[in-house]
Amino acid sequence: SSRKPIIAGNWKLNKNLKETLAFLAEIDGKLPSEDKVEVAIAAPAMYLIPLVHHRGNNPLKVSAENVYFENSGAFTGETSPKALADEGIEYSIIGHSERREYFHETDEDINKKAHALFAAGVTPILCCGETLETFEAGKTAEWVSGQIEAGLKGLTAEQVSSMVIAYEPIWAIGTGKTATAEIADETCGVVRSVVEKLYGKNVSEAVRIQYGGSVKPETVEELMSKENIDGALVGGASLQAASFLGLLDIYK
Ligand code: G2H
Repeated sequence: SSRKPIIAGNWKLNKNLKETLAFLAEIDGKLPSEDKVEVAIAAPAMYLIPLVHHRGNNPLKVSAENVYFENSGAFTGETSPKALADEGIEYSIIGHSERREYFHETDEDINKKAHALFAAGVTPILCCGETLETFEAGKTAEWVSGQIEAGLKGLTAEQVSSMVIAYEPIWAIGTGKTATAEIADETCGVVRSVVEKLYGKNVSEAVRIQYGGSVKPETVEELMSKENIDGALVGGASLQAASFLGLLDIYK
């Protein structure tokens, strides 16, 4: 496809400042050309500004792992879309399954976050994905379609064309159980067909859809060879610089 792949690390609640800077030093000068792949790191809010300030000339985008949907006010503990934009942070993950599960985020909250990010000029990486129970009941397509329809509600065609959607089956997250490339491709295809139904072919051909869930340097090539998979959202295998660079070897 003509879509540029996007490989994004998701550090979750890991690393301190020293480790963040050491990671940047290790990847310095080693990222593939921006023409071939977009590379991003999603980090805890505290380390976003250091990542922006110390990424140097490396073609590395920086992403928040979460954001609030208001830009200011009495919302103790939150990070605003405007703050991300003001500090040069390009992306924010929204609706990661860990946010939905442990922090009770709803599709409605996530949709508000998508709108607020676009208003501020930050690109959302919208996550979706089903539990093992839903997968085994054969209800993946129905579940994921519902999450996508609700997450995209009210967004424009132009916005959706420019954003990233990540399909992460919950049963494959941090479990070492990668979905087979066929299953991953099939569900990313479902996501693309929902976008086509809502916005038409031009938008569904433009939106980038990542797969996430125990992606490793050894599994990334087959996943990325699939028609509907345009990148990866990678937790565990993004924490060490050597492994992160290993995910990018296929773009060298
Ligand atoms: C899924 C993924 C990154 P991991 O959450 O978002 O994590 O690669 O560790 O399964």
